[in-house]
Amino acid sequence: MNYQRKKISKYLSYILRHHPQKIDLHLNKGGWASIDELINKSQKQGMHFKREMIEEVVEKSNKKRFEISDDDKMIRASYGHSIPVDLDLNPQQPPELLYHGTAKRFLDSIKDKGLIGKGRNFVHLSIDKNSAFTVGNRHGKPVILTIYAGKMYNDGFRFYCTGKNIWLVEKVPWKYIDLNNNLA
Ligand code: HQG
Repeated sequence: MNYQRKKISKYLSYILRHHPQKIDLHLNKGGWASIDELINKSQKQGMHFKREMIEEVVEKSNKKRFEISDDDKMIRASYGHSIPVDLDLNPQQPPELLYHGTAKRFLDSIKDKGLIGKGRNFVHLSIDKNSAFTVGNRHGKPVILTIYAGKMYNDGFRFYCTGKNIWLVEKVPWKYIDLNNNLA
């Protein structure tokens, strides 16, 4: 990915998912911020970019990390938040199986507590093993967990789809998780 774009994408994730107060940015309850305000307040902190650059970051994000409002005035992160936001997503029926990439060193705790959001509002799930591998690889020796999402859905868990095929659920108890042939 283009270096400048990546830098801005990471910065936007940091501000819009976790720390809007770092630049005194106002987010409404849906997690939306004014693009003009974001540009102005970022500039004061030494991050200089124009609206066109934000648009490019949003368009080129392979995971659709950000959304721009229909009136083109606001931006928000599509997932990944640790701050309380109401994304106003409708619950949807997930595929029968979803995947979660994690690190081997977390497995004992996951067996004990199930998957939890940790710092984030939701557990994030992938639709394929390759994406899950990439996510897990960020944390250490990767392990891909298979999630019996269809069964969870039938048991009353609510799933939300956002970004590009990113599924969110509040938690995943261990009984819905399959270690496959991961050695652990
Ligand atoms: C683990 C990225 C111990 C969990 C990704 C994960 C994703 C537990 C880590 C999105 C646990 C949290 C989110 C338990 C869960 N005990 N560890 N009970 N339950 N964990 O970064 O899912 O590229 O907050 O397995 O692609 O890795 O930034 O979550 O390893 O879609 O757009 O705790 O962020 O997207 O790590 O990543 P994270 P994640 P972007």
